[in-house]
Amino acid sequence: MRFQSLCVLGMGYIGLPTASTFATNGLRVVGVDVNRRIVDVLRNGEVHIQEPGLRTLVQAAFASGNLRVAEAPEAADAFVIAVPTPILDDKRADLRAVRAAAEAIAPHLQSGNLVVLESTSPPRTTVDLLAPILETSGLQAGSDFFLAYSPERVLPGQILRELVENARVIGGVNRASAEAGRDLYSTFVRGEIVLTDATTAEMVKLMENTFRDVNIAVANEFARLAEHLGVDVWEAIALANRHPRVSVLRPGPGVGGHCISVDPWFLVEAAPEATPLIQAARGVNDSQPGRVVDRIDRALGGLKGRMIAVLGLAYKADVDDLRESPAVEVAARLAAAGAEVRTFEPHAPATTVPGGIVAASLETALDRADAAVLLVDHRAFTLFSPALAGEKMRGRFVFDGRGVLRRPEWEAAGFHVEVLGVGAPPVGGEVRRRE
Ligand code: SAJ
Repeated sequence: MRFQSLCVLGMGYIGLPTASTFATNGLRVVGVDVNRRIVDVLRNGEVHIQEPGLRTLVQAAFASGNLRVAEAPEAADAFVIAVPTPILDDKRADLRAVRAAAEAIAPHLQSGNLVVLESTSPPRTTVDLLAPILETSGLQAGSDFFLAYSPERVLPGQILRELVENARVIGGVNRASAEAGRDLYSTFVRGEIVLTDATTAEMVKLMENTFRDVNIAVANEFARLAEHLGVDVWEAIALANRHPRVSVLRPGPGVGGHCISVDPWFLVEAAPEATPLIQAARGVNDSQPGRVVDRIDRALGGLKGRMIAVLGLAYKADVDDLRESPAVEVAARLAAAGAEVRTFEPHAPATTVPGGIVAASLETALDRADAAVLLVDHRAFTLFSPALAGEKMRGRFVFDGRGVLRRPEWEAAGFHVEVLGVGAPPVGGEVRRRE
């Protein structure tokens, strides 16, 4: 099948790069967002998301004449749904945006069209929720129009490259739908395109992110054990990873972002009694921010009145995304415990945290601080040096929540450095044998 026109619903982290990439590859694309502000920003030639290369790509898409933006969908050969699927307070999936997108498409649906859902969704969403709504058009999924689920798998920070190069799973409600999906994505995907059924494809996506969450949880648990045993978890992980079949991930202040901290709950919701390990992993990762705060509290002998520079609020390195960020939680908890918190997030400088003060620069954040707490390993923080900290700070305490600071340099400059996953130095400098 050949597709000439496409309507992409949702101009977020996935929809915008996807729409732009289709446009620069020759399709006529309408990018739709229900948020008027986003539509206006894009129409003004601006981009509301920080992602390497995205601004250039979006501008190229507009310049090609193939990309337009609108507030409502219109008739097209194919529709791609890339709207958010967050979790509700009770950890169930909030599918309102998917439902609304399907309802908006239905009046425009024509025989021979293809609809693809990309949003991460609980298993069976495509067949049980999407198909019935689209069928209110009077057309039958699989026979009159094609319907497929194809998960996005791109890593924020590397979206543009991964969009093109990653293998893509396309699950159809029937074989013809999966094949129609392949015909659409082969416009630009250079990775392998693998066909399956819609529910398997939904499950695949959730398994990938759950696998990562569980593996980060075990890394965080190793860090706790290392702290307890007086071991350096970073060294231990590096050594364990010399084993040909072991690849331990990195501990940290917790798991954030809109994917890994959310998606495992979609599997739990499907079968709570079958998912004890997944639930336990969520519990471990969600309790990391609290443990970081407790450790800083202990090291400083109390938080009240302490002036603390919090470096990094994003959910991970070199992105501006703050969703579910453990760093935000750490900063807010420090402030709630009475510390005077000054935050600096180079990728989202205006970000405020409850109870905290925004610092406009690294220097301002460190100015007269009793302690500095590094929570995100942004490249920009290579400027965070013992020389700068020594000049600006009042105190000499640094907490490294990512295991990235060169401890000997800091210690040589007179700092007391505590590192997540590194236990207190054992008595006598050597780990003593158990009697
Ligand atoms: N993290 C650690 N230790 C690690 C790796 C990550 O603590 O070793 C933390 C990060 O700091 C961050 C969180 O986990 O807070 C998630 O970061 P991430 O880089 O693991 O993942 P995301 O959320 O940016 O992107 C994931 C990716 N999924 C997998 O790697 C299986 C991406 O491919 C997906 O497309 C994306 O979720 C998504 O949209 O679902």
